[in-house]
Amino acid sequence: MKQYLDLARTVLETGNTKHDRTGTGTKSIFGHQMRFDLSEGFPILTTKKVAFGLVKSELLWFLKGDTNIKYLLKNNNHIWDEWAFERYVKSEDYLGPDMADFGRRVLNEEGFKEIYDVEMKKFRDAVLTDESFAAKHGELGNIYGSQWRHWRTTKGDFIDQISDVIEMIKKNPDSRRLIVSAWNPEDVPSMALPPCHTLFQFYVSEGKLSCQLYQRSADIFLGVPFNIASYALLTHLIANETGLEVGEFVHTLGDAHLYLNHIDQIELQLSRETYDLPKLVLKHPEKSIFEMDKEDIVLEGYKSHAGIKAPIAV
Ligand code: DHF
Ligand code: TMP
Repeated sequence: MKQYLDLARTVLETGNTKHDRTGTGTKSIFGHQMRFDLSEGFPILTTKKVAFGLVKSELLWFLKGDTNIKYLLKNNNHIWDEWAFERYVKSEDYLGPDMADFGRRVLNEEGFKEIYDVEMKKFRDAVLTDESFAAKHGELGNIYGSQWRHWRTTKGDFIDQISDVIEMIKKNPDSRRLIVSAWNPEDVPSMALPPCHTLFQFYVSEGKLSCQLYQRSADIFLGVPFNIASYALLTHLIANETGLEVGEFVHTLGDAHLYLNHIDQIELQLSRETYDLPKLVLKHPEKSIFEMDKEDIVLEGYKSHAGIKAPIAV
């Protein structure tokens, strides 16, 4: 994972200081590419522990076409909570204390975190226990799962891009059109967060499947380690489904940034030695990609340094 560490070092040393939507401030560069040969091991960081269980449940959630955080909460995955909560507190159904700009106030305003934690807990409990509340307020809008599995057409029907791309890989592996797009300009305004991983393309050569992702916006410390592991896993799953070996994962970034409140954390990571990469094993390769459970996906030999906490910019 030297390439990730090189990216972090480059942004630290040469990045432009840039304001951003969340008000946190970043150091950022534009345009960067990393390549991971998946046959050499599974690309997950070893210089900090990455919660692979959360990567798995998020990817399986996308593949189900689900966009409601209820599934994630049931799997003890809280990585999307803030974005559903933000929509809820902006809705007319929310009658609690003022939560405007909660992401920043949790970090800066004395006493606010306690109030926020109470409201967030009530919100999570309601999504888990109240079906109509979950249907209305657990939704993130037409984010990844929806665009991947049921992209709505102007005729009013739907396109299942994942099933279609699997068929295309099988029937016409030399195609240069093996693309899945999450960026749907019509839907962008109604999404909790416009897709960061906007488009990916597959490529088949010598019996190996490669995947390239274009990520428009990349939070190097928190998001990118998840994104690399997630697309590497997706490549393994699609390769398994189409009877191919894994090739490379090519990760192309647009605005690649380090938030200014992640600098100490990334420096700590840069001071650590790397370990050998683990191996990904699918326990039931005969299962279809849409039937895989998280227990079927196992990382063998994942040795890492301890996790590092950092605040997320909402
Ligand atoms: N917003 C921002 N500013 N950065 C992101 O990376 C991001 N990612 C989103 C949604 N919005 C975002 C979806 N993916 C975490 C990781 C990925 C992710 C969202 C959150 C995260 O907080 N990871 C922590 C803790 C994980 C845990 O709950 O244990 C980490 O240390 O990896
Ligand atoms: P933006 O919509 O203003 O670009 O903010 C999105 C932030 O979330 C940005 O810091 C990038 C980050 N992000 C990732 O890095 N990876 C992800 O998978 C997601 C969903 C977000």
